[in-house]
Amino acid sequence: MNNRKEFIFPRRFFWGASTAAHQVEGGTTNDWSEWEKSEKRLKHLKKLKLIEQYGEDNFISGMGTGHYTRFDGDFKMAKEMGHNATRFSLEWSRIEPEEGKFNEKELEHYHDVIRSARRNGLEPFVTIWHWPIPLWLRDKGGWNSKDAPKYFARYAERVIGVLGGDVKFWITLNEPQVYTAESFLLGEWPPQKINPFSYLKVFHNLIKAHIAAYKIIKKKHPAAQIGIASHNMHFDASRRSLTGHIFKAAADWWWNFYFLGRISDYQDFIGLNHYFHKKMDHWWSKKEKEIFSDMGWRLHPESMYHVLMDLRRFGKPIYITENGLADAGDIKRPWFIVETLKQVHRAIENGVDVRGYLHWSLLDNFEWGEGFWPRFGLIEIDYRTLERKMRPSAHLYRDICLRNGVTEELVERYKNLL
Ligand code: IFM
Repeated sequence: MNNRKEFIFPRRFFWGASTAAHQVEGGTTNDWSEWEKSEKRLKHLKKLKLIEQYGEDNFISGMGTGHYTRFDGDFKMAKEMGHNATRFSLEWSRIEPEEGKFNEKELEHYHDVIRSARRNGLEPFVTIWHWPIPLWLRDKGGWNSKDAPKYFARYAERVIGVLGGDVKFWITLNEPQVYTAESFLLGEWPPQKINPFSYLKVFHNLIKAHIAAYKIIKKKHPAAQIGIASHNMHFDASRRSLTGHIFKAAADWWWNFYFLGRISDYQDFIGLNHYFHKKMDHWWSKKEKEIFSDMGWRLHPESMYHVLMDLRRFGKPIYITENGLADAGDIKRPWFIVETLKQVHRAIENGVDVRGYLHWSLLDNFEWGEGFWPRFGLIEIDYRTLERKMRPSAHLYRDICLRNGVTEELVERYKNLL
């Protein structure tokens, strides 16, 4: 890294933060909410002694953060925090609680959410599906059903019919790679069944679903910008390890590029969710000093640069739709944000067309299989009162958003946090 001190981003860069319905709204009824309470799930948690450690409530999404009714206040806070964009998801089970029957009130609710975002100066990036599915679809086999892409297309068509005029940026699917792996390879998420055949089938159904939805949206709104949020990792192989390089090539091919490659004629941008740095070296390779999040994820800001450089091959604009860390004490977040943004800037200087950065997350939230204990929010939630409080890193990030980058003066001002 050179010694420069000013990292100013392109004009009209989007700054903001992301959420997902099931993680923040509260009061959802879908395959996840049911699975959270299931015997099978509880047995697994007990076996791992997780209930003893965190308590049963930690693993039940319940009222979430109450964002379903508090979205307007949350967006006001985002505005105060200097954001000019926001990403959130629609909850399929609210919109289509019964097969083929759409709930107009819920669609109107999301219309209100979009209007509120715009009133607060936030460009909405709307995710159509961020993991849970309605119970009727679960009962038909979920994404394993051969008709699942058709069901998704029908849902997307209805959503676009009502909300299409007010949204420019659509994200059809969130992290298909993670969803399929957690659900069917690791068996850690609903339906909690390891099955490599289902893994491949669901993966391919998601490709079909995206393409079908893309065509529907484009037909109605040709100016809409459509992509997925792809979970890309930095597979890092040392120069001397041949096996490391072979594993890296295979992992890049399948995990990072396969899905994006299959939909490359049907995407206007790439949404990048980036969290992980995976070493593909031998265990005896030289150890560097390492920093970890509360969840034990290695924090490696430089990975962002490599992941962005690798995405140049698709020749599409990139919006970073997620990046962040669980850090209850807000000790590492300020450093992590500043260092990661320097790497984004470095990629832009090297020709990558990055147009926005949406931090994960706006709010503390329900972190899926882990529950509520990991704290990802720029805004801290007191789960007893649902009171919101900006963390120090939210102030730092606000000043970055308002300056459109990381300046020397800003680093000086926040040096106690960095
Ligand atoms: O909380 C998740 C989010 O729903 C999808 N991307 C990764 C985040 C952190 O694990």
